[in-house]
Amino acid sequence: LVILAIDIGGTKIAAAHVVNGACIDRRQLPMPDTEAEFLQTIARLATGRPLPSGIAVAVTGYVNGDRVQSFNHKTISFWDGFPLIPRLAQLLGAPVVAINDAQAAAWGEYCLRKASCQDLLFMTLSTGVGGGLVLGGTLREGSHGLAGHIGHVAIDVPPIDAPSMCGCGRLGCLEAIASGTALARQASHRFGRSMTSSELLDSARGGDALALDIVQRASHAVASAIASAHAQLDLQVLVLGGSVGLAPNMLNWIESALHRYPAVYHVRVERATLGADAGMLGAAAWFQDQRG
Ligand code: BMX
Ligand code: ZN
Repeated sequence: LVILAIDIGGTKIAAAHVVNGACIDRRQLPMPDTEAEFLQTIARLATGRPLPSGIAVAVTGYVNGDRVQSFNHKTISFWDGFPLIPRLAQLLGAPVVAINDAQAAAWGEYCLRKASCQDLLFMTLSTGVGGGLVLGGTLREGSHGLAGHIGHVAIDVPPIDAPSMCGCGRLGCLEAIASGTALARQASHRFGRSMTSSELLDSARGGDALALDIVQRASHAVASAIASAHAQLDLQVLVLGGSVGLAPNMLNWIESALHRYPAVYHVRVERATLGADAGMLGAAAWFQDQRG
């Protein structure tokens, strides 16, 4: 079975063939801001490849039936009921299965751990904060595709700038303090110049007290969300991924924050094993489980 896996994120689209659980001929392009350019980008990523028997898509936003919708409207403005599945099936001429990017990664990470774990929450700290939930060995998509969206739970830790309205329309979301976008926003506010989240993380690791304060507040916010999820779901493992989540020291900062809570809230936190390809590999595994 030749599967073309596509990971559509807030800032980039990646595509690869997945053969025996490995990505082959991986290509990546920036995520455009219009529907027409989006379809052209997909076509460019798919040309010159062997004809796939199926397309497995991991996508930022939630997949409700055949359509994709932004949760955070600032991330992708044209994801407002966009008929992603029929459009891609028509463009690429093969059956399409699509799920949320963090749900896909959750499934991929679960498949590697299923001998020892049935209840897992995957959390990605990237452009946004995403989540995917496997309970009792089943990926929970929910009836509208929303299940696992931990980036949009309200947190009792304010960001260092004024309380920020999340792009979903709610005040106090985790995503508005701990996503790469939110870290960059707070760093730029505090240092008075434009700064990326990776510059901020470098400064924090270098011992800059102001940078460390932003990163530690974000880590407390993440720990608070993990504690709440654990109280509701009784998790066996929390898998941390995304470019911010996998940045050096991030897991330690989050674990130290979590250990300030009473022991009942402690849950094992592990780094994502599939790294940057988690979405594509998870979506391909999901395609195979659905279509066999
Ligand atoms: C947002 C939301 C989630 C997504 C998460 C991480 C949109 C478009 N996306 O919370 O569906 O899983 O970001 O996504 O509303 P990424 O873009 O950071 O990979
Ligand atoms: Zn939100």
